[in-house]
Parts: sequence; C-alpha cells; structure tokens
Amino acid sequence: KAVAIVGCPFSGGQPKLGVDGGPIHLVEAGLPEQLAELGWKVQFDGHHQFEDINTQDDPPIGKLKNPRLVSRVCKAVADVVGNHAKNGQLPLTLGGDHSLAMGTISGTLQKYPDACVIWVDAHADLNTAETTDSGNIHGMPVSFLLGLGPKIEEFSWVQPLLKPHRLVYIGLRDVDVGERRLLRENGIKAYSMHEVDKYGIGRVVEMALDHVNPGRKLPIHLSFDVDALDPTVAPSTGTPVRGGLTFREGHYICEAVYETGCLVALDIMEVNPSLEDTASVKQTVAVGCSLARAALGETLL
Ligand code: DIR
Ligand code: MN
Ligand code: MN
Ligand code: MN
Repeated sequence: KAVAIVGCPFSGGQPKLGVDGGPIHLVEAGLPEQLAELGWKVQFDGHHQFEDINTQDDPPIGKLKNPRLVSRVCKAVADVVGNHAKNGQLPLTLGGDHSLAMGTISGTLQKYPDACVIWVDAHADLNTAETTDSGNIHGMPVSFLLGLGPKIEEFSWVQPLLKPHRLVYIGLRDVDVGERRLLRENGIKAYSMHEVDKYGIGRVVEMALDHVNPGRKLPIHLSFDVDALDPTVAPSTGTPVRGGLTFREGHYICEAVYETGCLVALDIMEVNPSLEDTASVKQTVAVGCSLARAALGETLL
C-alpha cells in the first residue's frame, strides 16, 4: 500500500487568503510520518507550486472569478493525481480550496472510470455558471464533473465522466436554491444533517454506500471538505456553517470508507490556517490529519 501526498497550496477558487497554507500546515503537523506509522509507503515530493501557470490577466468569464487560473491549476492537479493513481498509489490531496476537486476527481476517473464519489461537505459545490451567486469556483466543481450547466471553453478539458448515480453527499446544510433544483432534477442522492440526525451516522453511511457502491466493488474517491464538520470541531475554514458533523461522525465516515477496502483517492480540503486564533488553527489542522489517518486505516482498537 502506497500513498502519494499531493500538496496543493491554492486559494483561487474563493476569495479568502490563507487557505493555500492548509497543506503546508498539515504536512508540518506530521501527516506524512503519521501515515508511514500506519504502514503506508509515503511519497511526498514537496508542495505543488504551479509555477508555470501564469495568469496575470484573468478577468471573470461571466460570473466566474479567476477562471483561467482555477482551470489550469485543476488541469495540472488532474494529471498529477491521475499519474499517481496509474502508478498504483493512492493520491491524498491536501487543499487548498475545494475547486481543486475538479482536478482530483478528473484524475481519479482517468484511471478508474467507474469510480464513485462520496462528497462530505456543508455545501453541495454544485453551482453552474448560471446558478452561482458568488462566482467562486469552489462552489462549482461538481457541476463541471457532471457536465451540468453551460459549456465554458476554458474548462473544456474537464470530461464529464461522473454520473449522478455515482455521487453521494453527506453533511449538507447550506445549499443554494439553484443547487437544490440541480440535486432534484439529476436525482443526486444527498444526506443532509437532517438525515444524520434522523438515522444516525452509521445508517447514513451504509445507505450512502448502498446507493453509490451497492456491491462494495467500485473504487471510491472520498472528497472531504472540513467545513462539513461543526465549526466547534473545525473552526479554521473559509465558510463555516453551524450545525455540522461531530468529531466522531466525521471520523466514522472515514473509518467506514476505509473498511470497504475500495478507497482509491482522498481529498482533505479547505483547512485555512490564517482564520481564527492559534488554538483553533492547531485544532483544525489536527482534525485534518486525523481524518486522513482514519480514512487510511487508523482504528480505535
Ligand atoms: C456557495 C458557498 N454555495 C457558493 N459554497 C461554498 O459560493 O457557491 N462551498 N462555501 O464550499
Ligand atoms: Mn466544498
Ligand atoms: Mn464547504
Ligand atoms: Mn452556500
């Protein structure tokens, strides 16, 4: 078992500075060593700097902000993640903002076209160029992967390989009206915090897996936005929303996905070490590391 850590210090998918510091803090907190301790062969060649991506002049396309920068960075990430997957490594991408998942999931689908996606988030990140209010592309990656909304030349490299029935959400509680319509129209399964309260996290994860991966045979890409967690658990993130997953609920999802034996790629996104006080930053970074360990096989006993 081999993991390749893909550090992506990138913040162009949203307006708050500092989320590019997330991967640096996660690595400095010892994540590579912690995964080695769990028995993984760990490759980490330094954070990606996307040096040759030069977008001095990047005016909005429609409402989309920093479109060329986001597109080119995500394309680079797709290739890096795809290559690690083809090498038989499990790519662990550390964000950075969640627009990066347009790249990570594209990379996963290059190697595993039948992969399913478990998207853990307070938000659906499903806006299209038509429905977005903010123009922040971190609220849009899923629509590109599904091929929803108007085609935008700059993003034409994104192959719409993700099928709605191979996607499931857990943790939603801040979903825009346009996104609600898209969820409904495309029959996308979503377990909001309401369902987590109603059924408990154990049944929610089981139902989510039954939906996207009924025989537990398909490869799984787990994309975890730390704002899925309650702000008391993960305070240092750009768009915290109250009423989120507890520490254990978040970890349970990761543990249960690991237990399937189907995990092929993992994203830990939206840790922003420049938000909130030192203790909050430390707590959020520590939680990011422990979610990754849980998804990669750390057990309680
Ligand atoms: C909002 C916020 N739905 C948007 N999305 C966030 O900007 O499209 N995603 N914060 O993580
Ligand atoms: Mn997100
Ligand atoms: Mn979010
Ligand atoms: Mn929102």
